[in-house]
Amino acid sequence: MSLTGFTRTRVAPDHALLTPDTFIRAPLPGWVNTACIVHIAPELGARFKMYTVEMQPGGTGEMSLLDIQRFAYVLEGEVALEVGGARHTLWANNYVYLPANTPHRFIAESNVRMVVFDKPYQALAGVDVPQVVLGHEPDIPSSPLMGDEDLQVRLLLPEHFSFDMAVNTMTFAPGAHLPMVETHVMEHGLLFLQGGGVYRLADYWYTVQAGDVIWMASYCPQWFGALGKTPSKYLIYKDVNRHSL
Ligand code: UGY
Ligand code: MN
Repeated sequence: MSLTGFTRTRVAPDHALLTPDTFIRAPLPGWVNTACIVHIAPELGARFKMYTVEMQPGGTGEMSLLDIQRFAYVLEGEVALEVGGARHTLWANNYVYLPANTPHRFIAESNVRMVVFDKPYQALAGVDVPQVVLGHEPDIPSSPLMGDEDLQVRLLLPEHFSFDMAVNTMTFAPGAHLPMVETHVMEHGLLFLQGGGVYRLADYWYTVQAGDVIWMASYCPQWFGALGKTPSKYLIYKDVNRHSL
């Protein structure tokens, strides 16, 4: 409870820092016995929706919209996923990509927290639509960003033109930082998984930590430097592989 009226949350036209003390829970169609915290949505100016679902045991989740693809990453708990006639069990750091118009159902086997990215799928002429992808983040090989061994990136989805979104994790050794102030056409939705540091967004520098969410609009200048004595890590979404014309 805040008796000061202070928060690190800040919303600007081209970026937002959203901290857990300001999260509001509400129901969303398709999710039963589940509280949803919408972090990033078209209302903010984004072209995708990023939200956390907090499922009670027995809670369920389905897709209630047409032509929307989904990426879900388990943060906590055990959740069954029924898709394509198969049943999978997902635990923390398991993730799934579900192509648009793929009927599926999540069923919580315990209290579950997942972060979900929903986005309209933009088909590409002559390119097959993607298949379901299931993965476990720690098992994905990592590679250094621009030769910096202290900054390791894992690509959770295949690098293929059939995908119009990418989701990666980035792990920074203490003191590591992005090599440049990136300014690019892709927009981002980011969840801090561990550690923290300083995030530059446009002309502002923010202290950030695990649990924080960041939206970066297209062309928002961005830079991060990790602080603390343990690695810092975030999950980051971006739109890729399409002309916006
Ligand atoms: O993939 C990216 O654009 C990533 N390096 N951006 C970021 O970490 N803010
Ligand atoms: Mn970037």
